[in-house]
Formats: sequence, structure tokens, C-alpha cells
Amino acid sequence: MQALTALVEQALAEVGGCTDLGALDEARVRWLGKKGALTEQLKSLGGLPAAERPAAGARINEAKVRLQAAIEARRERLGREEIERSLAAGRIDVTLPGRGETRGGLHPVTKARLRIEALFRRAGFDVATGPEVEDDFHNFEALNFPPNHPARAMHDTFYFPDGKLLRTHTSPVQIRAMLERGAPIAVIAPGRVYRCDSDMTHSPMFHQVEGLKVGEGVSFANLKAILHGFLQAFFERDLAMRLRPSFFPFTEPSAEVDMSCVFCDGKGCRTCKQTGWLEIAGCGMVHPNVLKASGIDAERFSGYAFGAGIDRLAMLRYGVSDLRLFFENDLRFLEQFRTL
Ligand code: 2NL
Repeated sequence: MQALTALVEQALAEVGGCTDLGALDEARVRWLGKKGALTEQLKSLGGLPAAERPAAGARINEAKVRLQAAIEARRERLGREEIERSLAAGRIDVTLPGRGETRGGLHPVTKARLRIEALFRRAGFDVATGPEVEDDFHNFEALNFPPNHPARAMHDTFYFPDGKLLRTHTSPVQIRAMLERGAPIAVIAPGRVYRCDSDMTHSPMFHQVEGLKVGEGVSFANLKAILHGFLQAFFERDLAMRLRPSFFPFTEPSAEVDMSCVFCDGKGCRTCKQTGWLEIAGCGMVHPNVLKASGIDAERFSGYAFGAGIDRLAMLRYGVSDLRLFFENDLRFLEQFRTL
């Protein structure tokens, strides 16, 4: 009787000292398992006189039940503590501010191109695209460049071994459009062009937009109006435009397009080299030979065409001083064009 009481005290103390479910289960096996200390007590009942057996058995069973209840209570408490620990470890404070998502943005050259496309669409032009790998016919011959003419050398062309080339301007897109759709037609052709030329202000790949309108009675005055209207809309201000005589094989007459400097308003500054003017495009009336090579009746139809560098337009519009910034893709530069 004395021994059983001591045994139960020891068992309860051990159960109370268990700090995890594993240790508690080991204790249970030690005391109540098949070879457990209390189980052994029951087995030893056989050695008692028959008269004492019922009372002793009852006490041992009572001790067993008490211990089982203690183990169960301990198990419940340890289980609850474990759940609470894991909840505390994985706690998320939903009231904390988020880390935030930084938005991407369009490259300034893309922004300029989309702006140009929108403005010309509004003026009734379609936007056309075409291959960057071209053939001699679409890039030169149809544009009235005579074979072996020095103007071809002027374009610093990248040639492939099979005679194909990287287009030096987007004119071939317009030649293809005229061949496919005939006249009347009004298209612009924005895109990448390539010239074997690289320094501070020239990249071997740059972006050009050309425009072409062919119809009955299309005049040089129409050309001036569309160019001036475009420049004022693109730069969102009143600005002066002037034309200077020039030469291109594919237009006659031809002109260089200047606009009053957007930085000094024509007063003279570093950007315009104190002239008050910025050279912004080339233009002219489509040469009859070009119309003919494109399957258009040059007696009935006339047309104007122009070409401008998108990179340069983007530099002037967004105040970028160095062309190379457009091609380095430095995020510190590009981030400044993110729109919210
Ligand atoms: C410049 C000059 C120009 C054209 C491009 C053109 C296209 C066809 C027919 C006739 Cl299909 N002309 N394009 C005309 C005049 C000038 O570009 O300085 N570009 C950056």
C-alpha cells in the first residue's frame, strides 16, 4: 500500500515534468505499458492471499485510472501549447504596410513612337511595318538609287553574304505598301533601321519614322502643313518651321526640315549651336521613278514623303542630352519615364 502510493507519486511527478508529447508517450509506456511498473503490480496480485486480492486490485486500478487521467490532461495541455507556439511563430501582422510593387514603364523611344503613331492616325494615316532584313530592290533600287551610285555608300549598309541587307531606312515598308495597295495611300512606317556608323551621336541601330501620302493633287503645300501640324502637336507648343533645299534620290524637290529650338525658343543656345533652329527631318515630293517602280501611275498621282529620327524626336521632347542613354538600358535612367 505504502509502495503503491510512492509509485503513483513518482509517476505523477514524471508526467508533470514532461515538456513534449514524445517524452509524455515514453512515460506512459514506462508506467502503463505491457511491461509498465503499474502493470507489473497487477501481475503480482497473484502472489497475495485470495482475501486481500480484491481490495489490492481495486487500489491498483484506481491508481491506473488516476495516472491515465493525469497523462491525458498533460497531453491536452502540451498539444495546446504546441499549437500556440506554431501560431505565434507564423503570425502575420496584416496591418503592416506592403512591400509594394514597382511598376514598369515604356522606354522613352517607345513612348515617342506611340505618340507619333497616334498623331498621324488622327490625320488619316495607316501605320505600316515590314521586314528589317531587306533586299536591294526595296531598300535602294525602287527608291531611285542608281546602281553603284555614291548615295548607296552614304548609307553605310550592313550586307549579308547572300546579298540581303539590313534596311537603312523604313522607305522599303512604304514601297511594299504602294505595291500591295496602290494609290491613293497615306501611311507612316516607324521602326528600327541600321547603318554601319557609330560614335557619340550615331548608333548602328536607330529608329526612324517615314511618312508617305500619294493621291491626286497631293502638293508640297500639303507636306508643309502636315509636318508643321505634327511638330506643334508632338511638342505641344507653337513653334516655327522652315525648309531648306536639299537632295535625296527618292524625292524631287527635296528639303531639310528645321524647327525653332524647343530649348531657347529660337534665341540661340548650346543645343541649337546658337542658330535658334534644330534640324528635325527630311522631306520632298516623291520622285516619279519611285512611283513607277511601285506600280503607281506618276502622270495621274503625286505624293509627298518625309523621314525623321524617332530617337532624336524623343531626346528633344523628353530633354535627354545624350543619345547613348537610350541604348544602355540603365534602370536609373529608365525609371524616370515610369508613369503612375
Ligand atoms: C531623313 C530623310 C526622307 C523620305 C525620307 C521617302 C519614302 C518613299 C518615297 C520617297 Cl517610299 N521618300 N522617304 C523622303 C524624304 C526624306 O528622310 O533625313 N530621314 C531621317
